[in-house]
Amino acid sequence: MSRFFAAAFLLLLVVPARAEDGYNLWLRYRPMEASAQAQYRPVATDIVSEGTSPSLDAAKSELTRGLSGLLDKPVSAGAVAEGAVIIGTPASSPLVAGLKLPLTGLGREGYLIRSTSLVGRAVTVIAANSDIGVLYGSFAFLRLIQTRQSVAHLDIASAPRLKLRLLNHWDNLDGTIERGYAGHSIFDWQKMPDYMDPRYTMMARADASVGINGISVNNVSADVWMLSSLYLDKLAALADVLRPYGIRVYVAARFSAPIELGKLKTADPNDPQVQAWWQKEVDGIYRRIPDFGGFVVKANSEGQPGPRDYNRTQAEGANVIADAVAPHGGTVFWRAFVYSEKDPTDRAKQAYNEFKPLDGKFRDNVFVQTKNGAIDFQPREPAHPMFGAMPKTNLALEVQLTKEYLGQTTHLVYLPVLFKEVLDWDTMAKGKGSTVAKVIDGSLEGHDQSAMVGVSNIGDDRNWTGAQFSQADWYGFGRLAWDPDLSADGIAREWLGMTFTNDPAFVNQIVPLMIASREAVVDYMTPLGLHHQFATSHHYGPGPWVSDLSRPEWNPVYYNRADAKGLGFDRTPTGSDATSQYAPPLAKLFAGPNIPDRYLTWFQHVAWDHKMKSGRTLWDEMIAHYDTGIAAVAQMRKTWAAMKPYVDDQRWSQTAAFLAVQQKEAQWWRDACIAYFQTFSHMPMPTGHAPPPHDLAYYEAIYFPNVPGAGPHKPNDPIE
Ligand code: GCW
Repeated sequence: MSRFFAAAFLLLLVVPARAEDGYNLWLRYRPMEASAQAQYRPVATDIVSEGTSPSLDAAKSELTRGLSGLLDKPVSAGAVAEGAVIIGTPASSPLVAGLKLPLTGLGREGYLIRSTSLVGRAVTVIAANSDIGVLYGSFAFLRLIQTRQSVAHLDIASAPRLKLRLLNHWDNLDGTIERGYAGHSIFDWQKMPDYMDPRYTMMARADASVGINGISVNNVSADVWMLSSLYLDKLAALADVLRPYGIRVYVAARFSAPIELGKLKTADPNDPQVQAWWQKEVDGIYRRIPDFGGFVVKANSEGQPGPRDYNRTQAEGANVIADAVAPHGGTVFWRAFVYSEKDPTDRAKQAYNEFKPLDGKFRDNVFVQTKNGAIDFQPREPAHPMFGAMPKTNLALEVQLTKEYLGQTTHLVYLPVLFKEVLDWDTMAKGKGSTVAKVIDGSLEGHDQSAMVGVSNIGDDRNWTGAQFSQADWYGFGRLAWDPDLSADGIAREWLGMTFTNDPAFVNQIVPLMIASREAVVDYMTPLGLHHQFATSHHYGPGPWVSDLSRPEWNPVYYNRADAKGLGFDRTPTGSDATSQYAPPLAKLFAGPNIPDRYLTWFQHVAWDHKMKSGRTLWDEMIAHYDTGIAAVAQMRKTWAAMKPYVDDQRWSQTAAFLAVQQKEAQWWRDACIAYFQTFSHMPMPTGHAPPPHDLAYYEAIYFPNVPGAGPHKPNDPIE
């Protein structure tokens, strides 16, 4: 018996109280190794916050939680002792005011962290012009310690390059999430406003820690109920929870709401009754939520109502709502993801064709929210041609964090590499250096407004994003929206250090793994410019053969254009001429022989035996890419297998299992695509590359009735 108790006691000593399940994201604050604790303890003795406000209190409690966790000792709010951390604004803190710090250039959200001395004591000051800047600075200070950087002689000033840094949740009011792969919606509307799940606060902390300052809470394919007083009361309670963290709430609005909610006969934006309805609706929202952010609107796209239904322009549609929110300081994000099955034009051209003539017609408080590419969040797309082509319009960049076209939950693909590719893309609109980052931060055309938007990957899974490594996409999105000049590499390093360990033996292996993961998915899914080769509706797995959907531009064959001659969509002047939507040097490059391989079949129809830069034929090159992608995933698995000593069992095992799925599915992608394309090329497999193990019919027959994020299985769907 006593031996039993001794064993149990021993177990209690060695087994950590709670397994690492990923819930605490990059804000784990686990005790550091002893040597690091010794290094940091003298600089974090007390926290001094003279003022009090919800945001200052959030900063103070974050620092208390963080420092006492990391340093494994109580850190209290106290006096100005040696090593104290003093936080505040000149308005809230006489100590901070007395230091006369150079805060003017930091704007409302920037912060300054400085090592200095006060009453003869060495202290660290975290100062800003507003309480929310202090909170951002506190997270930055913690990040330095979490990533084991020296905090002895700090002089850091940081302000966000983009003013609005938003997540769009595509959550339906019934709790499902469109393209959500991390469980159900975390918004439990049914229980709001009486019960506010503590997860909202945790989410707000995580968002604020990377500078995200707004969220839209519902699917852009919007349910009109979100605008009803029933839901707005709930939203007001959510806004109260998020406000201390600097997060404003936004709503996806349904354009036809004046009909459905207002009982009007029309939603025509030029109708005075419609204008009055929006004004009244918006005034009601601001009465409940004085700092309501505004709306995101998906109009005339994929069945959604919009101004075109009344022969009005997208600008007229956006402006009626913009005028209603303008007096309250609100913003409208009007999506450029507009295309129509009735328009025979190449889908890649439609948004530009519709929006470019409207340049200068949108109100100042409107952003045209433009996806990174002209089609739809593919593993790789050339940047959307609207970037650089709308100088008189505020353009916001929209990227997708949830991995709709990137293997969904189980594929490890580190998205900041993709985000950087588009941010660094040179539109050449005003000569060399006219990057997308400069378009969206407003500097290229001298706009005051600036925004970047990410489609959220958050759900109610315990680890928030379904897979541990998908947390890095949330983290990286926020960091890049704050500063698009950060490197994907540096962000990975930070995130790994905060999320797993700073041990170089781990970090130096896993940073390259993360960086390589993006090219791997391009290679095994859609190499050489291929795009939209996904299975119908749920987009899980390959479907290059699909040709039976009612809307032509939803069929993968529309994009690959495989035929006896070759592969690819001719978008040169002899084809759809989409190339001419880019600035002349790019248009010429994409239509000519020097086009980079990675965009080849996006812009050109290429003969199967076309000689590539490598000297191989297109066919051989394509197969080499598929196999390179699979080999890269095999390498990722091997690397991860060797990391077991550095990672807790729960997070290590899940990641290892997911990587095995990824490898299996990479093979599936390659085999299915080769089996299909070979029916056109009739070319043999190059030496050393195995043929697909099954015939095409086998791959075509693979069918999944229920894949997360794609809505319910419909009774008429085929069952096999
Ligand atoms: O990528 C496509 C998705 C749709 C989504 C749409 C959009 C919300 O397949 O599920 O709808 O884009 O961005 O509006």
